[in-house]
Amino acid sequence: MKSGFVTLIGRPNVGKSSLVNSFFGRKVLIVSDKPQTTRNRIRCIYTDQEHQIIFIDTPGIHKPIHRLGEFMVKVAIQAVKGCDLILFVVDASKGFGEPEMEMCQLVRFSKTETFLVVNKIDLIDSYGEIAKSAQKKCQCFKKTFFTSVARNQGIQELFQAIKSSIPEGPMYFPEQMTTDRPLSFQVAELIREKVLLLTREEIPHCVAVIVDQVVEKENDLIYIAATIYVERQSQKGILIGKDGSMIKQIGTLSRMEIEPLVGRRVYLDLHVKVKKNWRDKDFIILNEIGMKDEIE
Ligand SMILES: Nc1nc2c(ncn2[C@@H]2O[C@H](COP(=O)(O)OP(=O)(O)OP(=O)(O)O)[C@@H](O)[C@H]2O)c(=O)[nH]1
Ligand SMILES: [Mg+2]
Repeated sequence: MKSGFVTLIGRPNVGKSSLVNSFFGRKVLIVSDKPQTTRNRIRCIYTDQEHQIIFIDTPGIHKPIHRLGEFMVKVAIQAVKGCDLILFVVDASKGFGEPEMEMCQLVRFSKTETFLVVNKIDLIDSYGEIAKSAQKKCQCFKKTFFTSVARNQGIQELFQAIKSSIPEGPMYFPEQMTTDRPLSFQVAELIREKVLLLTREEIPHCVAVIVDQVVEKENDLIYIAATIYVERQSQKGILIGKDGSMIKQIGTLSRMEIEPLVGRRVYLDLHVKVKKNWRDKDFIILNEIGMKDEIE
């Protein structure tokens, strides 16, 4: 059997989580058009008869302005250590800039085999340019792949190359396990994804979701209580919406994805609370959303 750890790095919004989902052929990670969607290192475990590949999705590397952002960048840097292969993901329409140069240092330092993945090639015709520029500026890529998750182009070729490049190794995780995160985390992420989908401007970045309770009820029903934290009273108003319309929509869309995940009917009880500046100060929330333990 071949097995190995494959870390995806890249600036926010380049499509790292989307690529992992496309390898699995279904959604295992949340995705959104807002940068900084992924906040933690998340392991997704792919197993077939001959391979076990542990994809490590990371938060996009950026210049942090909050303590939460600092955690996110540290998490991404740590995830590069000790993996077997790095997928260095760039957005074909964005170019190879300063964030990429910083990631180059990281890759060079790790001495790990690295593939350059130029994603979103559907957005631009001259996507070869970015690969040339990347190779010139950072000579650490073993191979280059051109992908479009949106059009399902280049995905299988990349996936095959990943399978070929990982070493002989043991089965690290049980066959049926697809993520190292508990169910409560996955549920909280799905709710946060719906908030990202339905809100804009500063709200997506100010939101934390914590699942407070999961209780098995009669008749195949599961009761799930979750709290959505925001930083200001005005944001709470937006999340609740006129006559509760927004929170209702968040609840309905979340439930549609949580039910197949848990395999039961779900009663989702959502609350919104204000916690001023939690991204800078509130260690309870940071801990609950799985940030603190990552860097200790
Ligand atoms: N047009 C186009 N859009 C894509 C492609 N791949 C991903 N996207 C979109 O790009 C946005 C960002 O995708 P994500 O997978 O969340 O990006 P990420 O790199 O994980 O972002 P962070 O978690 O914020 O670091 C989403 O709206 C995706 O639907 C692609 O190949 N083409
Ligand atoms: Mg992501």
